[in-house]
Amino acid sequence: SHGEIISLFDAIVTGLKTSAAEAAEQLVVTKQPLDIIEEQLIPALDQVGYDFETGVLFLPQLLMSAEAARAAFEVLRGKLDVDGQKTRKAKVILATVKGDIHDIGKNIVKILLQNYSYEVIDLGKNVLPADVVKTARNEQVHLVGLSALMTTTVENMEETIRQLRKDVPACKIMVGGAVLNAEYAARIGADFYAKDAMGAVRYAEQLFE
Ligand code: B1M
Repeated sequence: SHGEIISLFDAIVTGLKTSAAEAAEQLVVTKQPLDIIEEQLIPALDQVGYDFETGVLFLPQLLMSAEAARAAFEVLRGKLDVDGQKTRKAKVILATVKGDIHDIGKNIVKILLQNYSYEVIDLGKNVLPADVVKTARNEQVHLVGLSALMTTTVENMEETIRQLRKDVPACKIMVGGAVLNAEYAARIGADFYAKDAMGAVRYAEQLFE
């Protein structure tokens, strides 16, 4: 629309919201939304996370980058048209655990599950274990997906799993987030570790086939 177009990666790293949305608009003309997310959006946020950790960037810049990523994601989400016509598959609860407000990854998982016709009950971020348990019980949900991005909040993920096991034993639990790996996920009692959003879909497909 104006000026020169910078790459989505650069727009996110430098925290330019409008440029990020414009770059995303350009990219979706020729590329799949999910490929754009994997090839540019996530690597850019990884770069930002690294720069933040090493003291190159500070919190205001981290926030601006997150806003830019969100703006791009809004554009891409619009192109991943969720098909409301298809028959509904199972219900899945998603939540970012207590103490954690990182929700970009969870939102990607949500869009993908919806795209595969699952009915997602999104409890949002910073969700108390009791709220996950209550919803799983009341809505008779058989799959709960939990996300955590920080070493300090994985404990709350573990606590959420513990309470789910006790009160809703039939419920399967998948977990994800950059701070986890398969080994750690197993140690805190999860049924499945999803490395990425597509992994979450594959697990659901296998569970509900
Ligand atoms: Co913060 N942050 N942040 N942050 N942030 C991290 C996580 C951090 C690793 C950065 C760093 O220091 N290197 C670090 C945690 C360190 C640690 O615990 N060891 C950190 C910190 C410290 C903080 C604050 C404490 C900073 C402060 O205030 N001093 C603060 C915490 C606030 C809180 O939660 N209480 C904070 C705040 C923020 C922002 C608000 C600015 C923003 C979040 C905005 C938002 O989410 N709405 C932000 C961001 C953007 C990041 C980084 C840079 C990027 C995270 C992200 O969105 N990645 C992050 C560094 C990093 O991860 N490289 C960082 C992209 C996203 C698509 O990936 O979430 O991993 P991810 O999701 C993937 C997979 O993991 C998987 O699928 C997704 C798609 O492939 N997946 C699932 C995720 N969840 C899943 C669930 C599933 C299945 C798959 O099933 C249920």
